[in-house]
Amino acid sequence: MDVYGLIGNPVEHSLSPPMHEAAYEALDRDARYVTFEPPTDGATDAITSAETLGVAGLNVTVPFKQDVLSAVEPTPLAAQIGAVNTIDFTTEPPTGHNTDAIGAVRALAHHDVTLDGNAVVIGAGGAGRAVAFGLADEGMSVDIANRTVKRAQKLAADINETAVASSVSPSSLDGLPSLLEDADVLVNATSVGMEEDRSPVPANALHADLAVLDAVYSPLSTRLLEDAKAAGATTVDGAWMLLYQGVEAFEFWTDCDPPVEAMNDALRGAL
Ligand code: SKM
Repeated sequence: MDVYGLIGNPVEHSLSPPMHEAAYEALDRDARYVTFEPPTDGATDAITSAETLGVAGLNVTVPFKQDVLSAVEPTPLAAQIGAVNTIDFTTEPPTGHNTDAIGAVRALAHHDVTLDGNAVVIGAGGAGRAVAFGLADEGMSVDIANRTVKRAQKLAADINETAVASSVSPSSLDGLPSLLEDADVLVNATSVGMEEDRSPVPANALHADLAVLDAVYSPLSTRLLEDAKAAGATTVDGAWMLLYQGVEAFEFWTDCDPPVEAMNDALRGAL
């Protein structure tokens, strides 16, 4: 039996176990997906232990995505983003991927959102960095709005340095309404709206020409997505991003065609 899993702290809320186990069942694979919650300073020890115990692959979530970088060989994209969310233990040293970036891109593409033009990404933490790199890599011009402008500036400089994008610029959250006027895509990559009826964006700044992805999936329809719907925008909930980062991880681990529909059904059934 192959063992996969997730490390994070906390992890009990995660929907990855039912999503991945549905994939094993659909493909008749002898595998399990389990969660591990090491102490907040214990990420690298946990990686060493998992490797010793023969774990085949791990997802990594908050707060460990940066910590595990030193315990793996990151792919160039994961190194640029500065965060790993998928570890493959079948290589020596283990490979650290970042599938959050492609997860956001595929979530939008699934909803027929054209990935050219202007994107605004709110948040410059781990998720914001992944989403901004993903969209810039698609050729979008990206504005990063963050409470602390310094972090947004650092992210913009990191992306521009790799020359994947035509332009990436930083802004504070105050600049959001004017940035959104010309935006085609908006992504909330902060935790604002998680288990609360609050949006990071003033409702009157949203418009019908926007596609809005909220990385938050609890609740599934956040205040931001409700306001976006009311403004006539295309909306994409956070479960789509969770689905596609998991689909990509599954593929790295197994080299099999992921059963996307079974994974999506299990995910939505568990919500
Ligand atoms: O990047 C993902 C991670 O792979 C799994 C996850 C979860 O199960 O909640 C959330 C994200 O951090």
